[in-house]
Amino acid sequence: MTTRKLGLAVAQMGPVHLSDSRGAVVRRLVAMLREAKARGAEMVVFPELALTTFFPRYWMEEAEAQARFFEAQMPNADVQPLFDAARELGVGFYLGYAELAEDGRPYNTAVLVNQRGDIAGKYRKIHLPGHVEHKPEAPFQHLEKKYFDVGDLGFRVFESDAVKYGMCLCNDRRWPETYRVMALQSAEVVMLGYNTPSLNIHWNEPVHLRTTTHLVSLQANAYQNGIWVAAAAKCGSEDGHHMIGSSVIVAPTGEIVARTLTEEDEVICVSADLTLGEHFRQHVFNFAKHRRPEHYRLIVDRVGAGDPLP
Ligand code: ING
Repeated sequence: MTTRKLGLAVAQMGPVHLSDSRGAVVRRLVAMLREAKARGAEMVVFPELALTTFFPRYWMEEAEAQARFFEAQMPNADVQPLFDAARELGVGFYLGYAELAEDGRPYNTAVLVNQRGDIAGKYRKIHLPGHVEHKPEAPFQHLEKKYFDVGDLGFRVFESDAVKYGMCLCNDRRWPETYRVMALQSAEVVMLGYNTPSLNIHWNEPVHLRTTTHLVSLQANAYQNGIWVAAAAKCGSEDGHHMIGSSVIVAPTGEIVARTLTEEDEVICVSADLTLGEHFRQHVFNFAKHRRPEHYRLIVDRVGAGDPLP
């Protein structure tokens, strides 16, 4: 089997504050795209909601949120320098942003842009965590269910520059169905961005568990689906609200191949051997040979947990 190598990078972002302009943010993204290219990257993964602060932590009217934090076009004047740099450098990227769709619906979205700077795929976040009601007593809100509609594009795999990429966003990474649906479409690399508050408002969770559960979700699913997983944080303290870092690139072995050390803008880059996944998909997780969907029906037929089957 001839080895296929992909220069795969994750561009982690430090905080984006309410006072940070789109222009200032895009300059940071372009700088990291250039660094990644210099280190051999062919594909660069940016975080979820990369252009703005994590605004679902704030209560406001939807109209205000959409006016301040959403993009009605992609690309647009603010992000065009990033698309131009991608074309100039011949590097693809994944970018998360708040999308105001043509029909007016709001989504938490990511696009895949190929090495010619063209949009080659789009994903709209399906697993929306948090709540819709105002929790005035909470230290911050988590209003993704208020500001975004559930994604309507499904989990898709896009072939771009000879690699099959899957995309998801943040909370999606905690649900095994996310990866399996994309692995059943022969994904080789799953890219995702995340904004993960380090404080749990529901119970007194030891803070280290935020990183543990983040990593175990990525490592298990990379291994169990024979895929590379590249996960980019926006992290650090945004106007006093801390989010975890630990951006990583995980191999189909489930091993962390690269990991960020800071909670600032930081690029990690690996030469990903895409044939490594094929070994696992042929021998360990050969879906066609070993899976028995007739015994998995409950996964699709039930939403919440119910009684044991009779
Ligand atoms: N953030 C968090 C995430 O899934 C969360 C929300 C954290 C849910 C921890 C459950 C546990 O990483 C987003 N934006 O989904």
